[in-house]
Amino acid sequence: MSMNQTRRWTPPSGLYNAAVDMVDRNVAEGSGAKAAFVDGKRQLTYAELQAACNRFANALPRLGIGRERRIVQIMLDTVDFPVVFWGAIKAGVVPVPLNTLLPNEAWAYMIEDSRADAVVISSELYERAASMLDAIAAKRHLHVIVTGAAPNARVLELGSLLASSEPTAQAADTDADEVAFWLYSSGSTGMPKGTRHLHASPMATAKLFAQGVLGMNTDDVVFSAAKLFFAYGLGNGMSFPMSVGATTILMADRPTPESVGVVMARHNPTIFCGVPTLFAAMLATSSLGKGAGSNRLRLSTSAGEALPEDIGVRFEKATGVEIIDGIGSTEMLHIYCSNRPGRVRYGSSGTPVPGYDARLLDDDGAPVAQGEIGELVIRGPSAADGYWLQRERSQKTFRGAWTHTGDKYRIGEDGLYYYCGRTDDMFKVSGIWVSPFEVESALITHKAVFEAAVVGKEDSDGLMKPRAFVVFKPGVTVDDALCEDLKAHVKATAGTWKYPRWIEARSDLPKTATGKIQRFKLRD
Ligand code: 3UK
Repeated sequence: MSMNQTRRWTPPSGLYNAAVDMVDRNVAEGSGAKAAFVDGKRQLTYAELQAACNRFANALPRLGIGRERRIVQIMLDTVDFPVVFWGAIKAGVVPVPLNTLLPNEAWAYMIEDSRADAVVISSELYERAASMLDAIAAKRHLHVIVTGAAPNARVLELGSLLASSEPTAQAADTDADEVAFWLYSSGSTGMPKGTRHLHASPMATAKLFAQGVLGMNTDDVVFSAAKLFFAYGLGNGMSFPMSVGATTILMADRPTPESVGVVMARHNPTIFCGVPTLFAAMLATSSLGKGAGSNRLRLSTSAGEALPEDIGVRFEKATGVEIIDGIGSTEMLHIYCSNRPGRVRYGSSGTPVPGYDARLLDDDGAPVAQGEIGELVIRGPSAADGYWLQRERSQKTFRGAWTHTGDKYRIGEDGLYYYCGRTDDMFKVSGIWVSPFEVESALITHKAVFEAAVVGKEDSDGLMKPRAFVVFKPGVTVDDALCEDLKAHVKATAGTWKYPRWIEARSDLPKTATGKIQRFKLRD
């Protein structure tokens, strides 16, 4: 699809079921025999995917689960994930995929908050969740469905449910503006928020970003190291390839340079989607070479946090393939501001994706002057409908058509958007903004530094100054001389007032489940 067609694309309205567009359309258009999903053990063609989704859609009413009710998915990335997700959507039931890395208490909160009627859980994850699920089921009705063999009589088997259901189904007559699925968004404070997404949104992100920016097409083979339960992975590994009848490679394992390397060599993806820490870890191995191990890799994408310039430059040099860094969020579903293939500027987030509008606003909500830092607010067709049972936080984030991202950005003289950290992490030194991110970026270009987090700390005069928590590389001796060297390095690369007045060595940094540094935990 050309840029012009993309810009003219109008979101669906009225009667529209996302599963019909993403699953059934591929079969109707003749791609039934083509591989839709391939995992370490199994493969599903588009026709097989359609039949399995229909079976799951038919199983739900048999369990007493009707339109608009929620089901929770706690599932590893295997071919079962899209069957449950799109099968539920086809029936008008709302799937709520959860992060599989969360502790039981967080899962319990989300199962209760969403009032889910069922939990579909990968058998590998069942045992540690069993007592938590039993406790909920003792209080109210809850179906527990496992992907493998049932370990006890309290759970149902996904395989038996599918086998005993019909492979054809009528799609629920949902509206494009109807809630299709939720994703939990974990902020830096408060409980996670059930973010309600609409039927029209997956195709919107696929048309505008995947097709419009990445040029994704039916010949692509996509591998996302970011899991399907993240909005980033859900687009990369489901909505995007399904929107063009392409093939997705799924990996259930934890993404490490080794596990990713095995998949790259075995399946030779054309598009690889990762996060900055993974690209950095891949760079740290001696084996990273052309195409990152794939003989037909044409591009990589990065999101979740800003990709440091140095990582992007070195990764491209080692692999011969660009990394397209773009910023997205759970609230906007996917990437709305991104670099463009062939025009990458590492260290920047590129420009707004056509179909989305961006503004940089000051604290009073007025547009900032050219070159100034402001909060990024976004308007576009994939914004969530709001948070579940969180009116105040919904009103703060979703203001009319504009979504407030909480991110600070500036537009450079080159017209590109540059990330300057979160609104709540910024602080001023001598009246001048300091972005912790900027100082961290400077620190990690020092040869002794592995990772760094920077927060503002009051000095004896009650004035904010940068304080750094540094994870040093193995074998580094931390002494005063090294700390002085680090300060000089930041002064030289980021600006004199930005150097950390305090440096503390740490063995690791506090991070969210999605790998973002929790700077608030490091503040006094
Ligand atoms: C930060 C970035 C700089 C930024 C996401 C792609 O990360 C995603 O969603 P989350 O809700 O977090 C959103 C926040 O993460 N961020 C994300 N990407 C970048 N900062 N450069 C980037 N490239 O603070 C943003 O507000 O977990 C990413 C697609 C879908 C997503 N949900």
